[in-house]
Amino acid sequence: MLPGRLTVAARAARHSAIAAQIRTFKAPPATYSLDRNHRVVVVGGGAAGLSISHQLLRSGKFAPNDIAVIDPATWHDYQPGWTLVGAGLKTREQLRKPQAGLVNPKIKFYNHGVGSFSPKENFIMLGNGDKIGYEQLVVVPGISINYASIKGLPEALDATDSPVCSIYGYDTCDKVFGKIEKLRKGTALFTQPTGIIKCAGAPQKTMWLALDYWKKAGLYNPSGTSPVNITFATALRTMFGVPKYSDKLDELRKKRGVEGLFQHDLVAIDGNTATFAHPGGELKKQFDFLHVVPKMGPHEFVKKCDLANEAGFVDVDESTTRHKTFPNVWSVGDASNLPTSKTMAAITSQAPVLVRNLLQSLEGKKPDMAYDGYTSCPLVTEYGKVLLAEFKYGGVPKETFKTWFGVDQVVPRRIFYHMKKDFFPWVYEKFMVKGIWAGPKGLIK
Ligand code: UQ1
Repeated sequence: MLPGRLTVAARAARHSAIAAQIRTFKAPPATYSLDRNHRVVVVGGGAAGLSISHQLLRSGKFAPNDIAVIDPATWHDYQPGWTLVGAGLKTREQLRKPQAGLVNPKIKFYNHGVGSFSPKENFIMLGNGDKIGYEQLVVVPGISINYASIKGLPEALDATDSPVCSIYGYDTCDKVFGKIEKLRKGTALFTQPTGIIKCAGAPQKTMWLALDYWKKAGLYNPSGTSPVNITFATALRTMFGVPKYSDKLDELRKKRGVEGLFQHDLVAIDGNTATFAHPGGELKKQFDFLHVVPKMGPHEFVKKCDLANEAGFVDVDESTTRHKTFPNVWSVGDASNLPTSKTMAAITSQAPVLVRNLLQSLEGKKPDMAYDGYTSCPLVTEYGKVLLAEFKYGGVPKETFKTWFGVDQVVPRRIFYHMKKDFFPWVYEKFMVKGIWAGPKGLIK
């Protein structure tokens, strides 16, 4: 542990303390003075916040400092790459950049957290008490990982000698590959929790890559008698949310000899014992390796604000991305209630819709572009192969390469692997964060 870096356990505790502090904030007085005013304020400098703020800037309709981005982060991580870190294919350092350096100097960057929203009065209060006014507000801060939601998890992740690891955080993804390499025999457990998580395919991507690693090392085969045996324990009923891809993945699971525990939700870790809740009661399972996906949920400052629905997600129209009650508020991405799978690929389609509709709105016109729920999951099924799931609302496949070349994307392919490993990180850095990438629709002119 580097000096000054908080442990996962300490961070979980600090998170609750900050949340408690924020809850005690008083509503601002009726008369207030703003410290700064912008035409558009974007809360969040992640994939969505950077795409949207730069697409807005490139519209040519804004002067310097008309647009502001608010984010407390020091670093910006290419999170889709963390599965590759878990497989020893990339380093986490390769995937991060200083956050401030990614924001165009013509955009005002507030390197602060948000304390509270006042959507009726069109301002935001920063964590430092400053009030920032806006004409249009974009709320895209992502979701948070709740490590403490599984008993014993923060401590197990922090303990370097424990075989418990997770690709879901910068601090934890580094431990995964070392633990995969270290396992020579025994039970390897991979989990997926209940509730909404980002990139619902990632829990099994890590499993497929580890399986392939152990297979190549001669430690795993589907016979059930090899030194390593593998279990995928998921709180869901199926391998994946879309039947077309789920059937294929379940076929792979059976063919590869992986035990499937469905509707099993990891609730506690104690030494080498994992406890699962399932409809029939409780199951305790011993493990020699455990890859955990913690539960996730909206940030406290979003959950408790007037913009959130009951579940704590920003309550926007699923087609226009405009807030259902406050017409000058918009949201997409992980923090929104858009009923689709939360991925970076989804942002490529959501951002142009939000931007177009927000610009229309600034001109007093009606939103006229619709989001169809497009999202994608480049599902790594082994080293060198990816099944490129692409679908829209209702779990209906919408495959880019099927449309163009008649290629069925349910078949894991090498070309998709290179897109996942090399092309998407490149296009993200060179184009997407700069506001010129619309995913399957290509470059934005
Ligand atoms: C994409 O554009 C993108 O972002 C840069 C991803 O990154 C994680 C993706 O996974 C996908 C699927 C896209 C969509 C682009 C094409 C060309 C299918």
